[in-house]
Amino acid sequence: MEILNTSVLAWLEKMKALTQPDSVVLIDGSEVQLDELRAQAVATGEMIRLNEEKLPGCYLHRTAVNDVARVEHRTFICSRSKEDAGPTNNWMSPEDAYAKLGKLFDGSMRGRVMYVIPYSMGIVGSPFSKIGVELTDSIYVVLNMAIMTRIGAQVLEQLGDEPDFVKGLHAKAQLDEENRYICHFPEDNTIWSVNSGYGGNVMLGKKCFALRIASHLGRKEGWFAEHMLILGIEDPKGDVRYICAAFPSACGKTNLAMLIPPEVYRKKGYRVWCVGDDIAWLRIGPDGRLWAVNPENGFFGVAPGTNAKSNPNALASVSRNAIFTNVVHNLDDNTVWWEGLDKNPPQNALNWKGEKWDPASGEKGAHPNSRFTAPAKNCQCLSPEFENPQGVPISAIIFGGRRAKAAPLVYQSFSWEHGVFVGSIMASETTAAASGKVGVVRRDPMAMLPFCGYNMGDYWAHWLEMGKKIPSPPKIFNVNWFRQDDDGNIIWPGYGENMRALMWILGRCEEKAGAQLTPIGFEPLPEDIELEGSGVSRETLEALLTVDFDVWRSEAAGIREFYQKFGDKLPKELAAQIEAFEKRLG
Ligand code: OXD
Ligand code: MN
Repeated sequence: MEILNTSVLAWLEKMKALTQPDSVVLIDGSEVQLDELRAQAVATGEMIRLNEEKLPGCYLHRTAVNDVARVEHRTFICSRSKEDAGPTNNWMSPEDAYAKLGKLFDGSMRGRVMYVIPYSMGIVGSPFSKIGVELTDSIYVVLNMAIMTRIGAQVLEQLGDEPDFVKGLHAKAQLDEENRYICHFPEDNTIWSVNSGYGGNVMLGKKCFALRIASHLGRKEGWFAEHMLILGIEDPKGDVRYICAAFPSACGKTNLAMLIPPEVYRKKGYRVWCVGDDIAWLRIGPDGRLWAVNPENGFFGVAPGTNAKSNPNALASVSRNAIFTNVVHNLDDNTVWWEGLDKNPPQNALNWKGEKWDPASGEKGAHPNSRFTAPAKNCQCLSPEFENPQGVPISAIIFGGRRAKAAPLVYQSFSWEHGVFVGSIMASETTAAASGKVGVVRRDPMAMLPFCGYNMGDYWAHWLEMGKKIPSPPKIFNVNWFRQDDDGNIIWPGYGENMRALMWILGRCEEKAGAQLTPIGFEPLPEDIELEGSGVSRETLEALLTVDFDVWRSEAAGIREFYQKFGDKLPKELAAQIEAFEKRLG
């Protein structure tokens, strides 16, 4: 296989001249080649091959200790005008960024191999899909991209001689934190990432392309790239309705996407199908509905807390051909472990840093952001529509965050425009584990704060504009699985039980479920939520559905303050929404 595309060749020559690798290897996507790379990575210690009987085809990798998460403060949108990046993104001019990173890339692959990965976000050849080429000096990146995206010869063939691909350059360089940069050039279809080896910073198809660059393309071309899971609920007659849901990182998207219905629904014949756990690309279909595809081909999930109860489907997905990053290595049987997997931490083990670890020490063995990378096809509840190039029609869009008091379990917006308002005011409160300060509100509109590749004010305008163009738009809802009582206990059981709120949502979409009018939107009456077998009392449900006007008045003040950042980029529709909201609150 060789590269024939003239644009790819010209760019590759330039990047080779810049980074000066010893050799260049084109990734063709074959198992033979991937196996060779796995063997090389094992030989150098970059990856550890795990127990072939218990975890066939699985590997363990440890990142550098200073390189364990996405680095939002070092992530830049390098549009020509600063205003196009907006007040919620870091900005650098393209000239400055190319110059600064150019120095860091200069000769960075000397003594190393450059791997060329042609990949497709979405099914190869689907009208929804987009192509990228990532150049990287990391085998770990190649093997992760091979799980998370569709790679290889078929992609180059699809691209033909078109110049339409996203150019991604990644070099580990010295993994120097002070010189770590993740830069996006939306006007050039280009991503440059240097001095990191951590997933979200280096698998350039994921957050960098499928959200930051794609959101910019979506605005230009009239579609959406969103930080949303996609799931289908099949009723006993076999009809499936699809939902997209946006939550900030670490709110359980992967768990919701793969949920197991509670007994009360299971025995009636309901099933849940996972289409995606992190990213949705949405377009208006010929039938006037909004259709979604998952552009990814695998799951890059947080390991801690994943267990047989919280997410049996994810656990089954990581039982073969998976890559584990920064988890505990059980030396007795060459397997892996993480906090929350079970109550039996291995006694003879290494922690995520590769140091001898004593579970009784009180120190965590796995990094809190340790991950698994697993092929989507491993998932037992993967939707039969996963490979459908047209995607699935969306009945409802859900926004959600982690709120102790403000948001009720579930509510419905009054209209598309009000729904955009509800998405724009999304927020999460920090947990003790995350920051030391509890209850600090972080606004995270549509869960896109770290992922929107352009001005968030323009992004809201795009949402409003799209609403006018979708003949049969999905209904928009908000959920909160994290409501607390006065003692700080979370009062909703979450996990599979979340289906009870989803069922009300689908009932509303079909105009079958009841609701009451409140200043924030339509809420279910307690009798509209199925409680059988949930362990939740009617009294608790009432508490979950209370709307405290005082809390929302101070919320409204916080929203105004946040909106002010956007100056005249704030769409007038949203200014009118906050005005009307305050009036409803009195
Ligand atoms: C992720 C994230 O890794 O949102 O999906 O941080
Ligand atoms: Mn995510």
